[in-house]
Amino acid sequence: MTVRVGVVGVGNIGSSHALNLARVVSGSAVSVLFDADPDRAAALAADLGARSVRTVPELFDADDVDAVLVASPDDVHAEQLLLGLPAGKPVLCEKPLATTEADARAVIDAEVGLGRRLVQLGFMRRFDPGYVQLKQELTAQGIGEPLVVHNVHRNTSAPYGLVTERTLTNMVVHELDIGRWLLDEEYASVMVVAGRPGPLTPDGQHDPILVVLRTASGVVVEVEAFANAQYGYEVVCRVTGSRGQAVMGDGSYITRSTSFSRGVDLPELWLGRFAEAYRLQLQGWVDAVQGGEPFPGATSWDGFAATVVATRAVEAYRSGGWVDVVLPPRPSLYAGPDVGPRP
Ligand code: ISE
Repeated sequence: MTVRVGVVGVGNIGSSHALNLARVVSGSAVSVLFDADPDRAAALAADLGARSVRTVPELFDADDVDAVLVASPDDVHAEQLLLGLPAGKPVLCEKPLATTEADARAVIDAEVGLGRRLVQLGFMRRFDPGYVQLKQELTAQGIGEPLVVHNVHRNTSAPYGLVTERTLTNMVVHELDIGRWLLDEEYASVMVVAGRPGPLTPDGQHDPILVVLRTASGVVVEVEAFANAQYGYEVVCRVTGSRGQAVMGDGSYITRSTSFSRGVDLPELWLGRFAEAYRLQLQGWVDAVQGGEPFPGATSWDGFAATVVATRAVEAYRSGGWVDVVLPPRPSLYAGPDVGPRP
């Protein structure tokens, strides 16, 4: 059975997902598109042999839609999920789940109310071969007990205009998730150090920033996030362990030597650096939808947890001090293996 996917939001990342689903991923087709800009949806639909609709509920309810991919702007994810979840269809939602804790909680409550895990969250780094290898190093035979995680996350230019709080909810949210995934534990506290601003930083904002977290067991996780780094897109994760270190990022590019110099090319955008992760994420999701299997990626609980920590980080940025992170109890829906949604 071909999984017919409806795509909500066909800007940068949404159109890239739609093209992948239509042309690269096996077992999927793109049937219906929605975008806040109807002309944009109609133009891509014409390219893909799909159709476009004017509202989000129309897309979720359509008979020719088996599963939905949500790739709209960050702050409407929750609203659109709440509109669509009652249709009972599997959803792959781009990160973040929401930009506020209340919105993220509303999605969790809706899923718990339906009694089914319908949402996989698009934390695609969990599918990246580099991060997967890094996680495999965190064993007694590898680098031993993880003690410190150093992350670097640089965008060529801020995709949302430079607003420091959005650096936390849009960019750093990736490291908040990857830290939980790598270490298999929750954060206990967070602080944000805002230093000397780079030349493109608007008044009253900070860029780069350093986010420092402590996990429940005391592992220190830090993230240098630089939204207007200018020189290229770069993501590095270095884990210091009790018997060694493992680094993801430094070595993931080809080093070329020409004209008496040696260097590497950097991508301009994450779509280049994480192309394989995006593809593997989509293929895993489509396979799971086809087979009625549990989703292979992050759940909406993971999205909720990351949004709670990002919200505490925003408070820490405003106050300049440490802020405790406490997650509410995890609903039983998110414990143990899922039976998997069926189209
Ligand atoms: C963007 O929204 C993404 O999700 C990219 O993966 C991330 O690296 C970038 O910083 C975000 O702005």
